[in-house]
Amino acid sequence: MIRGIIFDLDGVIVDTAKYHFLAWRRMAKELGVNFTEEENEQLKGVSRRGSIEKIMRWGNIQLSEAEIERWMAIKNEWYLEHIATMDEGEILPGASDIIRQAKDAGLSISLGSASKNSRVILERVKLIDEFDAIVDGTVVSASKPDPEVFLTGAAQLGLPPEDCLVFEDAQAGVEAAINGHMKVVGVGSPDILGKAHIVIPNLEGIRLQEDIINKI
Ligand code: G16
Ligand code: MG
Repeated sequence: MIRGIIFDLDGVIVDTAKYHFLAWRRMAKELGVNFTEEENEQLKGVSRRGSIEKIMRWGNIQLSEAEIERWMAIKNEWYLEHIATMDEGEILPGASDIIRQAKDAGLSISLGSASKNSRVILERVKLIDEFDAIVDGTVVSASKPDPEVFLTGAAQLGLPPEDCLVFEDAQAGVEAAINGHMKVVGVGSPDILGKAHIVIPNLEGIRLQEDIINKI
């Protein structure tokens, strides 16, 4: 029986991928490499470290350990400048409503994000008080598709993984939920998220009980 919901952040609750893109593209430009929106798509759900390593590989550039650390810090400063102006208007359609439906149904809710900036973002969009647990890149070490982030979320809610339902927009995130023996709703394209138990294009108009829980 589903007793808890774990939400990914970027791509499910807010669209911060556009801000990651601007910051990574600025870094790539300074390093003299190209960085496309298609490449940015492949960074969804990937950690900051994993992202810079991919950009280095795509751009065929080498950086020392110290330079990697420095660029990650600079990229994050630029990213923080973008998210500093976020407000409730940036919550993706249907996300607040699904959270409300979960709470009205007496379900516990956790965040399960790769981001180290999740608390800042949830504060900016005024959703931070809705969560019973916040598990993000500051508390877990293994990246999705490792299930650590979701298993930690389930544990913090005091629930077995089988009683948790994950909402994810990234392939690695869907795999992480499956690896953790949880039910997972893919939010996005079935071409990318085909392993999920249910795939929906977005959260708009979704009835949590009828459209998801009863069918999963
Ligand atoms: C998010 C984004 C990723 C980003 C990662 C780390 O994951 O989808 O693109 O690289 O967080 O973010 P930060 O640099 O803020 O620590 P999620 O799991 O919320 O989709
Ligand atoms: Mg995501």
